[in-house]
Amino acid sequence: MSSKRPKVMGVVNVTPDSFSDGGRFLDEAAAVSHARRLIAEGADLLDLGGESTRPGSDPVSEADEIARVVPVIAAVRRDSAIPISVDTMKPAVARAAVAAGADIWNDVTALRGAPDALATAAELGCGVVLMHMQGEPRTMQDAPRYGDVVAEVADFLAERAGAAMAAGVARDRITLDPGIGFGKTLAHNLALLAGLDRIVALGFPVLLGVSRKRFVRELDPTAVEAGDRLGGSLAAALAGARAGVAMVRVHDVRETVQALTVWSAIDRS
Ligand code: HH2
Repeated sequence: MSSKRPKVMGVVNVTPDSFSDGGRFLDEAAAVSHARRLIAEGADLLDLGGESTRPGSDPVSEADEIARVVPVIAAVRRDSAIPISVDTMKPAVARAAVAAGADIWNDVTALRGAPDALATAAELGCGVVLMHMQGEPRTMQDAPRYGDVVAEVADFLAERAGAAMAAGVARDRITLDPGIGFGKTLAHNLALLAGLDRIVALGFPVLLGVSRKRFVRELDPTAVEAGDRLGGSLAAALAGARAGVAMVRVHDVRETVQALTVWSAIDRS
């Protein structure tokens, strides 16, 4: 058990608004103002992404992804020192993001997405988040299968941390993430949330992404819209805090900071 509250990473999506005809400027302006709002709400870090990893979502070209995220990173960096992470599977996007001021490469493929991913991470010298995913985003929810899901995810993350270090990524730059919802059924997600201490025991900081995810709706079928899932998201974040995760990736920053602050005050008293 740990009473130090996990850091709160606020999610900023930089994806085009299909209802706006104002083009890129509006997307950019909306993302920058969202980032500023999350900073004001108490985010400890920001995670910026220009490509959705949702099951069935369309891939985005390298050039488009760079054009989406780089101006937003640069704008946030101009008026804030907050650590910025870029959520991308592409080494070229990570490189452009770090050049614009990002500090961390959050890669849902755990640096398996491109042949030069490991070498690029080592060269950039940035922090890396290595996440577990079974399969690939488009098909990962078709038929996920595991023997012991916690053991398999822990073994995978230990192997990827080893690969990153062998490629030259410093040990203290690595964060691990069990990848809730990425190629996992409800039972797999719950087993991982109950067994998070075994991932924490690997000895790296752990990031947990549970915010607004589908497992909440699977437990509460009335939570149809992502915005209906705050209660379940907070419950899962608190389970992570109890297990000693270092960071939670969330959409609802203010509410999560409050929940974790109250939890840690109780835990310390
Ligand atoms: N989850 C999503 C995207 N990136 N990165 C890490 N490290 N861990 C996660 O759990 C994670 C992630 C899923 O995001 P989704 O619900 O598809 O959308 P959003 O980007 O709004 O969170």
